[in-house]
Amino acid sequence: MNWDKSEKLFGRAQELIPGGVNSPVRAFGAVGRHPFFVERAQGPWLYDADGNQYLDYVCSWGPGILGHAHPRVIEAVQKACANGLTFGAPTAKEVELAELIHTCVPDVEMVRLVSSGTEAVMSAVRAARGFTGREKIIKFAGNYHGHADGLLVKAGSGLMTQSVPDSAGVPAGYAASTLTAVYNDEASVRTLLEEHHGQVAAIVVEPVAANMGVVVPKKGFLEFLRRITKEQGTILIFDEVITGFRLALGGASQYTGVQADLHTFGKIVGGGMPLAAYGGRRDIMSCVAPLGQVYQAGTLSGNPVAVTAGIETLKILIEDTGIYERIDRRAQTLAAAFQNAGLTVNRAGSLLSAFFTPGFGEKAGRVENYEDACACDTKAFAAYFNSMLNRGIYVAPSQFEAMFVSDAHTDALIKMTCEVIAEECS
Ligand code: KE4
Repeated sequence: MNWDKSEKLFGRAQELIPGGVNSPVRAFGAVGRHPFFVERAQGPWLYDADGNQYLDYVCSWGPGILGHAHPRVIEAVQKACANGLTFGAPTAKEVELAELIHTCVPDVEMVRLVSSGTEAVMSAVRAARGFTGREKIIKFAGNYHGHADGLLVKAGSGLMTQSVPDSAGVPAGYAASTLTAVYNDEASVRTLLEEHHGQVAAIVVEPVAANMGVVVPKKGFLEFLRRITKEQGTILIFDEVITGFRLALGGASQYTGVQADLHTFGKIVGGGMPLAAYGGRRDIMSCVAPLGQVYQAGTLSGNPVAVTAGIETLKILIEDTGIYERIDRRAQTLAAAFQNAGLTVNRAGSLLSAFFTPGFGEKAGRVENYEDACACDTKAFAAYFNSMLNRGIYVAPSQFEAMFVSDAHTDALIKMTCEVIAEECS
């Protein structure tokens, strides 16, 4: 493949944009090469500036459940644009999207639209703190919730201490209110809740983790979180920016049977446009301005063009819930191909990751938390990424990201992918 045009664009981009990209993972730093620059996308395919074609399993990190440029979504967005791009005033479409979200996820009794997953999680945490009057929150090592200061933290030395900033520029004071537990480890949660009894406003969790690679909750883990948060008067926040409308139409609640107090959504809910949302129990959401005292605002919140993309996407998913059976089945086929190549696979519906655990190829290990994920061979992953890319298959450029299957990934394309996996991974 030739990447001359992408190389030139990357050179120009680095002059004016930090790292040449507008989000770090896109720089391909973890896989030791420069990024290609995308020109257009259609269905399961990406086309770059040099005319190379890739079968896309990143799907823009999740929004692309229907495949790129779905004709119904594009037509609706084009029509919406002709009526004006933004008004800064309420529109009927925002009500319609709120109603669709409630239809899909009934325990979302009230919802606020925002512009990014980061904003959704930041605001949900603020609502939980405002509602409970408590300051501390618990998150899990390996879970990513966007780049709000208080969530860019990692476990301090030993679980009994506060978290420490996981990024320059985050004041220690912000990190101090965030406690870090171990995913799938009930004792680590119980210890923190005992240590900080009556002080924890919320536990925020990815109900299926997808930012340390995919790590599924052990049997009973989410039920434990639901039970202990109820006992402690702590708000349970499901960060569903990835799992929302992905695992099922009703997201993680439908997929796992566990109800949260608040949910955050992104990616699919905006149909690929800059739109996200947070919502849940009416008593909590009634604390949000202008109804309550928790302030949150946004110039482009509920933007009519973005909302149109979200509405059309959810309507298509509601009209054809068979999509979920199709993409789950295809993801299962991919998972089997990776397992046959000797890799560890974690999968939840159409979300999966192949891990290069120590001893991969012979004895595939388990990945149940962040420590397990960090033990993976990232060099071997980088070699796998590049060999797949050279075969025209684009998977996430990091061991700690997920693979997404869309409705545009036909059975034939899945079969072709499995053949390439067998050739490149064994
Ligand atoms: P955004 O602010 O990127 O819309 O959403 C932040 C976010 C919140 N919660 C979860 C569970 C998320 O996965 C994300 C963002 N996901 C990453 C990919 N793992 C976005 C890709 C990127 O950072 O460029």
